[in-house]
Amino acid sequence: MTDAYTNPVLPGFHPDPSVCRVGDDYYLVTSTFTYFPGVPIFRSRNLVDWTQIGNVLDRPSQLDLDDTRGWASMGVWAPTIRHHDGRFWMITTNQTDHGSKNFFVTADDPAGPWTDSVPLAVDGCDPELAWDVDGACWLHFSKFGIYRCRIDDSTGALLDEPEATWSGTGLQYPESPHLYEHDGVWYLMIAEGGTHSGHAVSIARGPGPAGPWEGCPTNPFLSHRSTNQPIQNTGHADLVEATDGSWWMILLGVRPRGLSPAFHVLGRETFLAPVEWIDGWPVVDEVALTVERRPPGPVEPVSDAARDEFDGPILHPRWLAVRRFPDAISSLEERPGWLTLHGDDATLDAPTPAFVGRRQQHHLCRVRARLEIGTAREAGLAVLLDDTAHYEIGVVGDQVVARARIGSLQVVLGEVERPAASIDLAVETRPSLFGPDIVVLGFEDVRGDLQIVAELDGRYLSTEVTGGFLGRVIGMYAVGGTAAFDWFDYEEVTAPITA
Ligand code: 6LW
Repeated sequence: MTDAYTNPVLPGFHPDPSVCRVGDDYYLVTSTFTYFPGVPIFRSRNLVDWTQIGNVLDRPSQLDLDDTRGWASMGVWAPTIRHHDGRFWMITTNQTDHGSKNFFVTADDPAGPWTDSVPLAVDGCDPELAWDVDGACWLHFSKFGIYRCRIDDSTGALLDEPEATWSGTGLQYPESPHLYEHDGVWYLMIAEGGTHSGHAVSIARGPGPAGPWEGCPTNPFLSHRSTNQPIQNTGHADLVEATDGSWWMILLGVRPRGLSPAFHVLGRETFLAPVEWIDGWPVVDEVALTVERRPPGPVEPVSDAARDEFDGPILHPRWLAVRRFPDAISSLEERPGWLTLHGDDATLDAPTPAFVGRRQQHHLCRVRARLEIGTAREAGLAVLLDDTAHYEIGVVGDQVVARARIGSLQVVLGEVERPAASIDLAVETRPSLFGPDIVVLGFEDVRGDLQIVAELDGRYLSTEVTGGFLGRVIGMYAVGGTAAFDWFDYEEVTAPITA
């Protein structure tokens, strides 16, 4: 066994990671914005191999995304996970059209069920909870600066007025506060510099959870801004002590591709970096694609089958739908062995499309899905960055149609006759010299050969083009009726196809 591991440890759209350890197990959560179910939860025994064990917000009574129609990047921002008093705590924000709603949920078993949400009367985002030795519960959050107050952790009631606390070195958007005690010293770690190319991590220390704070002389002590590092935008970090006493940082970063400027298309991903304590400060050498030192713990192969046959009674927890639960628009029972999608008039440009997808987790990937169009006016496969940026290959009547939406531009790129009633649709991402990738849209003919209907520069489905916080999700959609999918196949391509 090698001592090295590769980053990202959670590839694809897995931003704002937060981690905690309980015994030999680590648990990690990430943001989901306007996707349901909310906040995937992963378990690992070595901080490197993560298995999704569920979703924290898995029912409508915990989260209402109806009030987030203003922007696809609203909804669930930046969860924190902690273990205290024998229970797991997940605290987060729902950014709505009418302000930010902070809340927490708790669970005995991290795989669920989690409680209904307990609201907190603060606005702002990136909330986190920490408990001091007397059991007092400290809430920190960000609102163009870091604020703190104590709360009653059984009711969520605020016990003090929130007051401003240490907020970094003066860079843009101090956010993502996390409080730790290490060797009797308290640390307040935050992100600053904005979540894009200036993103950075800073830290202060003090005698107690309320400070007074002394900033680290090398702040921001981690940033990849203006460097040649392949991982950029590093920040929004959380620290965890491993079973052998070593310390590790879990953080977000992106992998931009292309020449000047570069584009990142997979969203913000989750990375792992070793931490050393030097003179009472955490030091991270670099956040690298290959790290020569592994955390302790057994290697556990992640069983994440590439193919979904839709044979079981429930969908794998990785499947996402926009502002509604996947089971509100799809069924595995209606036609056993198939995923039946119920499309209404909403297209992929609408706030609630009939779309069920999974994260694109590799720069080069190959996707196939078998479709029977049924009564739908249109159905197919789509690569979605958000409602303003998507490419799709769909069946419309007896035609196979490739289409793109980029901002206010909507174009049909190609139309060919549909070969049979049941069709295997295809999406591939291939290498590009000057951009992040080429997105290929097509279908397989009766001989199983790929027929390409359109090839598109992938940069238009990037965060640099759309703004916001999302990454690509690839999935099945239907409009104006019912369509059925027999299976969905997603795989990483390691030897690029260049045909
Ligand atoms: C989140 C903030 C951030 O609240 O992005 O990278 C925001 N950091 O902390 C949305 O994910």
